[in-house]
Amino acid sequence: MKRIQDARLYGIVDLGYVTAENVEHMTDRLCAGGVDVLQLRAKRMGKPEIERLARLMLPITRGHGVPLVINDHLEIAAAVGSEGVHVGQDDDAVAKARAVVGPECFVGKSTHSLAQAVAAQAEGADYIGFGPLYATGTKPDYVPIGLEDVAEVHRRVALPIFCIGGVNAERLDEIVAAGARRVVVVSAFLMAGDVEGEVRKLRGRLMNDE
Ligand code: 3NM
Repeated sequence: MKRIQDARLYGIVDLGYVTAENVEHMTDRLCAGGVDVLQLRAKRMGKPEIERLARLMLPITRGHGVPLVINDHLEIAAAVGSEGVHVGQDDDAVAKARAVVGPECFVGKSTHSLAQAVAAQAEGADYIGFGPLYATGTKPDYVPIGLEDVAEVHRRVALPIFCIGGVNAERLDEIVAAGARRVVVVSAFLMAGDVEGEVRKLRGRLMNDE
């Protein structure tokens, strides 16, 4: 199983883009292309359906050695035994999450400013998301924070930092030049004609700096 500490490319199966019927196929394509970690995100779906989808995804992600992260729902993460769980700024605190999911499950947190990133580290998160870098239809109500704090957040926060929001292959060079090392990509993968190929292409560019 890949470790979150080593992960560079983070994909999300977002039910805003993927139908429930297509979840298994999309999970397989994203993993085959080379994501290091995969999240299930379903903002407008009931818990039983999310749990059902998580259980469909797990054998696929595990077959690829990719950790599965459940967004928002601690009880679902605990019930299905996912490798990770992710909470937002308005969700449960990291300590609460850890109490529910147990010591084996890593806990990530969304942050939208330097101050929130530093606070998430102090709170004990295992990784953070940092963004949205650009305006994005996946989270349309969020104001983009741009690239200006990307270098500084890497100086101030020792956790794995996944830059998120509007990340795609065209923007990757400027994002990496700004100091990013790890990224989350949602719509640019899920909307691609060739999902596996798009993941592989972006991954190749991301790993170029090694
Ligand atoms: N969280 P796309 S931005 C789910 O800033 C999410 O915390 C964000 O999707 C944050 O790659 C975002 O399609 C959407 O822009 C990312």
